[in-house]
Amino acid sequence: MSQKIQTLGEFIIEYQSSFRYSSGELSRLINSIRLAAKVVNHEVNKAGLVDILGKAGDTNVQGENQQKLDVYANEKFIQMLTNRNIVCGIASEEEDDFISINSNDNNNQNKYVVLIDPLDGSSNIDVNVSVGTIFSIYRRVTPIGSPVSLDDFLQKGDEQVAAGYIIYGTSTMLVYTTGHGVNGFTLNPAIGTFYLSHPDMTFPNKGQIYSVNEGNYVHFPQGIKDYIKYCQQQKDDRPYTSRYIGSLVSDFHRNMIKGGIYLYPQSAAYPNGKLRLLYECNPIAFLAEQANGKASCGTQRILEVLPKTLHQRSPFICGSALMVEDVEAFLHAANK
Ligand code: P6P
Repeated sequence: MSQKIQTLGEFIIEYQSSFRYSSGELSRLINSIRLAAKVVNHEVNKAGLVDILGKAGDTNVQGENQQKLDVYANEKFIQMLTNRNIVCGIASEEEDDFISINSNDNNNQNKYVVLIDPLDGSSNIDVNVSVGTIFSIYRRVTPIGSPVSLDDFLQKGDEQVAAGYIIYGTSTMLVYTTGHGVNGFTLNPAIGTFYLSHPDMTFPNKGQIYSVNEGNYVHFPQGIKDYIKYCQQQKDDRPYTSRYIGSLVSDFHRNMIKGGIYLYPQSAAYPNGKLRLLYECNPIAFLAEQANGKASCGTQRILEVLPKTLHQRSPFICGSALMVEDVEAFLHAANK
């Protein structure tokens, strides 16, 4: 008998009661992300057709050239989250500081803050490679009705109430968790509806794919070098292959389906790692653990790291549980 085709809207309603704070506010928040995803998807899909490519001229707080789609995606997600009056604050890779929503309105009873990487992997836009949006949702820790503060954003990843990504690839998918497993929804662009296509996504315990930019090899910590050599010694029990798209969401998504590991260690250009802890590592790590995978900075669970600054970076190792454990073992052995 064919599986019941469920829309994202139906799924949110069906499972709303399972969410520990099921006031319906989180459901409205996920719905606003859904709408923003469709709007950004429309622009991403026609990027090659209109003069929206190329650099916007500005550079973001990371010192990276902002692609025009970066700017567009950032504006759309902020607009959708603000207009629906659902959150009290937003932090974004493209914004130097966090944005306080209606902070002077004591009636602002909104409980959630959202952190986003509006268009991760945007350097791939000009060459038509998949890119993605990553989001992370927390309950505020400061009193409801008061202006949101940095403390509301600098929370450990373990405190996330929801996280997910949109991958703008051969098809557009929204993949998210509220702490009850990971589910993937594929957009039917003809009618603008997301359908449950990948229920209960789970990492294979072990995989044969490792994703790392080997161009940085000479600058990696010794344990990482040792692990990469271990993968490359093609023996029967280790038929590894290297796949690296240069888009975290795309590499992670493939590894979650096929099994594998993604690594962005310390390198010469990024002595603390390149990926941002709050809106790249933590949401992806939440998804990974909810899908029976693991995520580490090399020495501890990423979700246990106490953030100190909004845009801080971290080394990031994430994927099939046994593969992450292998990397941690190589790092431990090299540091003895
Ligand atoms: P590199 C994109 O800029 C990103 O943040 C991730 O999506 C991606 O995995 C990584 O950086 C690519 O970085 O240095 O290998 O080009």
